[in-house]
Amino acid sequence: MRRGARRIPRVPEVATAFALTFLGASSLDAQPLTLLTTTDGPALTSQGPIENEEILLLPSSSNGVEQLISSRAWAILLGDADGNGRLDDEPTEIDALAPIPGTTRLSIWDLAFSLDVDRPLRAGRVLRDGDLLRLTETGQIEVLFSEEEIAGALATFDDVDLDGACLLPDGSLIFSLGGNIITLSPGLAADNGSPLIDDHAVLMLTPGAPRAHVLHSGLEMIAMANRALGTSYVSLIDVQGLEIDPHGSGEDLLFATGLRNTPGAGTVLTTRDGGRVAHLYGRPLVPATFGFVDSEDLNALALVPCATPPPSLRLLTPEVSAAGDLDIEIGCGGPGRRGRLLASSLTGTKVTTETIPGLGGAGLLFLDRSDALFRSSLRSPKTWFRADGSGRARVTLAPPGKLAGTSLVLQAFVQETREASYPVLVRVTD
Ligand SMILES: [Ca+2]
Ligand SMILES: [Ca+2]
Ligand SMILES: [Ca+2]
Ligand SMILES: [Ca+2]
Repeated sequence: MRRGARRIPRVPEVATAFALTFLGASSLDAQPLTLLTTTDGPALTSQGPIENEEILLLPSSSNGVEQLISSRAWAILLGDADGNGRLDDEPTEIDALAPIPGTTRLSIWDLAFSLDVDRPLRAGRVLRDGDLLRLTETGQIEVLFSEEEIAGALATFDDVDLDGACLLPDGSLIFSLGGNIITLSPGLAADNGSPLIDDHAVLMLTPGAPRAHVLHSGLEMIAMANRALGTSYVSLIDVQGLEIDPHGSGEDLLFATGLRNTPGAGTVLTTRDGGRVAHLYGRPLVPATFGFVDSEDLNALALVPCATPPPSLRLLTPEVSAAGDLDIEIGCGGPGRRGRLLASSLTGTKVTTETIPGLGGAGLLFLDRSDALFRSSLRSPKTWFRADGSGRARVTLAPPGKLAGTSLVLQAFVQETREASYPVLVRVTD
């Protein structure tokens, strides 16, 4: 996208309650919200292992995080982004997440994100770790804020990596950095108390402003964390995730630190009252609430004003051979719901997508309707499922022998809600 042609919708009069909160106008206690996060490295929950590129959601009703976007979904959503002929383009890590202002759905299409390392794409294009990106439903990757633009706003020649990000309805960006930088701007240095802007500082860039300004210096953030945790840390390693605090009365921010295996790790803090442990759904945002077995560090924070995730599709069998069974768990969003699992073969690296009118949730069909496997999955009674009392269903499929060495795309459809899961990629071994 051209610089200056930013496509963040401005929605002042129907601003999400986030914006109202940020402007000090209301409290969000009644707003249905879902917290999204990512981890800095692979993690283990009571439900099983998670990878660091997965986007996790913490539902108000559950005992831990669940997948919104799995690594197997990323492979399909991004397609063959680097043009090497393989669907191997999962991001290494998502280190910033920010809902597009005005969204009311829990959807990858309405989530801005940043990568943790530079990523070369085809035709010489590179996604920078300092870019704030957005994936479109047509498979394009838009740059909402470029690394160059952020470095310019910081007046620095140092490398910039966006580590925490939060978007406001007026187009402003609140952010933190993955590493320290030196600013050449005397005004910004004075604002920060030093030309060294460290990776704990929280900054804000407003539309049209030539420079970012400091909301909280690094020392302030460390002091607020120590107050919240009763600790005396001189470093939090990093301020890794940022979001507006829905329970704050003004410009309060939720933040996640880089602390790991030490008191305060895996805990969301808030700048409210000079530093507290954050609460959501009436619970403290601590490792046990997330269901982490260890105290993982949280790499991104995002609150979406929607309490209904799309159906989920999780492979319980990491690898499947043509002779073996593929066990799949489907999150149906409610007990007793019926639906079906559909599949198509993947030939080459082309993943067809089409919009189906009336289809909610993830909202796109990624399956090839002309494929023989799709037609047989449509006919087979084995692809039907019904959710148990917890809203989950299990399906076991046995890939036919002729599929050995091929890849499949799977998607679940829930009949009652006309919702689709994100697709997952399954490689069938020989
Ligand atoms: Ca590739
Ligand atoms: Ca981060
Ligand atoms: Ca960079
Ligand atoms: Ca980044």
